[in-house]
Amino acid sequence: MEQLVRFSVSMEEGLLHQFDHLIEQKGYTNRSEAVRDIVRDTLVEESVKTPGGIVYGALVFVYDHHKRELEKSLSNLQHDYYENIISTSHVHVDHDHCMEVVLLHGKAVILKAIAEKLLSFKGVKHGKLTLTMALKGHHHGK
Ligand code: NI
Repeated sequence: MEQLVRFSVSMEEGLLHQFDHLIEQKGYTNRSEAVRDIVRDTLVEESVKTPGGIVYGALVFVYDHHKRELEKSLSNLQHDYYENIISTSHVHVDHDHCMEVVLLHGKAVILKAIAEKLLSFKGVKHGKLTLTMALKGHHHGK
């Protein structure tokens, strides 16, 4: 476990009040844990913007399975990028719709391209790509 370092933060009273309301709603028991999560989230968001950075992704989408050729297109695309695809889960949502969750690994720029192509297919109704990575500790003077 890495050592915790204390630091103080100054902010406007109104802003702090809003922050306390927000973190209470989210279920945080103290400000420190909330601030740590916000910092981590910002660092991950920035890191995954590096096009060549190696990241993990989860692409979730819902599609109309009656659309002609769509399942074939989805399958062909996933075979084209088999090296970046860890797994695909399929859920039969209702009589007309399916949901898939595709877990991805590789360069951020490639994962984004896969998501853009797939989500643009006719019949894919909604979808989202989430990128993440494990933040490595960074120490100065050690
Ligand atoms: Ni299905």
